[in-house]
Amino acid sequence: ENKESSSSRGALIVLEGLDRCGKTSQSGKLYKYLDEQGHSVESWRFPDRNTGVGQMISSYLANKSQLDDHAIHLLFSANRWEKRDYLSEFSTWSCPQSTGAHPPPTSLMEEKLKSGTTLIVDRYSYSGVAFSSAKGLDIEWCKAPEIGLLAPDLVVYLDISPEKAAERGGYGDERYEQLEFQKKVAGSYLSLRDSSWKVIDATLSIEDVEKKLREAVLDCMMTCHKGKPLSQ
Ligand code: DGP
Ligand code: NA
Ligand code: NA
Repeated sequence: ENKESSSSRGALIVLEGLDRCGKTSQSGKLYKYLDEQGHSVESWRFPDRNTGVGQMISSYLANKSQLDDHAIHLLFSANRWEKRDYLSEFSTWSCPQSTGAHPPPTSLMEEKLKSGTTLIVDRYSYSGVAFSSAKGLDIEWCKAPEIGLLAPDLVVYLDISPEKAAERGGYGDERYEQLEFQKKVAGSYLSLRDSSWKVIDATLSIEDVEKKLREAVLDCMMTCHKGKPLSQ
């Protein structure tokens, strides 16, 4: 029974990897391909720097503000939570003094997926745990605030050594873009990896990575269309 029902949902696809692994350009290519094929698809990324929380994160990453490691960890997590679900009745109570503040995001993850849109997400909870635990924070503590976020249907890890990644056009000026730190992040990712992850060699040609990514994603989208439930 392959017929798509009206309740068929989109897939939550997450791309992970070190800085400069090619994730962002691959997610762009994947988005373009799926869109051209007529799929309902959106390209997302975390951190989402457009929200109030996102602006705090952006300022931290640019070294324009300093924050305790735990505090910034929770902000990254909050940035995922604020895009998860419908707003509750409580959170939509109007507050006359708050006009002009950052509006709540209108399009949220669960709503999009349930309405059949596939989301390609550049970084998610694994970045949260990998980057913060690389600083020495307890890994179980790092995982806790991620509990209850929607579980990805597919995690693709674009695999590249920290040394190779560093050779790629150099890092920018952001806080984490340093070889020694990226080596620690690579180690953290390795400890998070499980058999459900699709690992793609990010040092292959752009076209080969693109092809492997497409195959994995189309396969996953099929399973979701067939009624695989959304989980947490
Ligand atoms: P990007 O915009 O993908 O380049 O991400 C910005 C930087 O922030 C990058 O070095 C990865 C890091 N990062 C992404 N998500 C998290 C997170 O949840 N926690 C921490 N500590 N770092 C993150
Ligand atoms: Na980056
Ligand atoms: Na990136």
